[in-house]
Amino acid sequence: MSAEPLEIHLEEQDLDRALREDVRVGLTASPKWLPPKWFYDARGSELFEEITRLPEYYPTRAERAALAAHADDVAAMTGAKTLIELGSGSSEKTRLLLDAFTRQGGLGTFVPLDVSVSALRSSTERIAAAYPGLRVRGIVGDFTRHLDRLPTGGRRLVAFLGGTIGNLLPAERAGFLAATRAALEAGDWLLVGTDLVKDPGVVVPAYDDAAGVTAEFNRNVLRVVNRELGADFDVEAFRHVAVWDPEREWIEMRLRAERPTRVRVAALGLDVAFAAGEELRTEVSAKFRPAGIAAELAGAGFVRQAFWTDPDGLFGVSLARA
Ligand code: AVJ
Repeated sequence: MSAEPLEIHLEEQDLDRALREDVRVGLTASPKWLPPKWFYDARGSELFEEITRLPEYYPTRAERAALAAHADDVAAMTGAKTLIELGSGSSEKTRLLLDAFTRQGGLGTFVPLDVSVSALRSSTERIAAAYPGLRVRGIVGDFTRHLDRLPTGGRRLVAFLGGTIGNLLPAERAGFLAATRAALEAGDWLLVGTDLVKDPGVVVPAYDDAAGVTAEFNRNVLRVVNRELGADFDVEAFRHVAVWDPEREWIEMRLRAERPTRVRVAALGLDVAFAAGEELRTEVSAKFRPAGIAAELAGAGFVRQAFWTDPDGLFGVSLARA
């Protein structure tokens, strides 16, 4: 069966408007910041795929190990008819879930939701070809804005994998979980992947690899702004920095101006100066404790029914019932 036509809730102009607003707000703030969602143009998505294969970047392999060991439990416990994946990207790890649901029988529909039309086009066609009989309905949308557009009917399982929830700040996370709960009915399910708190000596290299792939990924956001908004960031003037925050238990990626530099953002008529050493925050990636995740889920009206990790205890997968 081929995938159904994509359902589009996010047009090019919505993305353009959102980028302008984020760049205007972030570059005029003190300290300066940009949201991590703008890393992922075609080049950024490629660099992220490369990151997932780096020896230092453990989250992808660890989550895959946890899912491989427990995907059958997810299928059996939820008995879901519809699997919805938020921020699905390439949907590679989702295959572990789809394989388990295929063994079990009963899953009728797969609904990946992502902001990237190109990622969805290829992932929906590949999944539809690999799972005959599965209805594949891709949705182009933003998981922080379009949760009210999820398909209804039949028991649903929403999967939010990869640790992407860690990119949200605590208040945004609470809002996201509450909105997810509001989009679901009692008896539906949420599967969420979270990177776990561990020795910073393990976390920091995962975000500052020896080959410099993460540095390129980080700087790519400047290239996106240059291209999309006619800006003139001197990309080579910025150095990649990864810092562990022990109080908030998150890692931050920043871009540090190595010398005084200015940027003009033509589309915004905006001129911004960076002092030597000034930093632009580009990502927060929170790490979690098992009890903390359960409490956040409970605060949004979910009840956690299972918590699994990989054999090394690096990454956690929580299954919660609405
Ligand atoms: C895709 C958001 C889970 O936070 O680990 C990888 C992105 N940033 N290296 C993460 C990322 C730097 C990644 N997530």
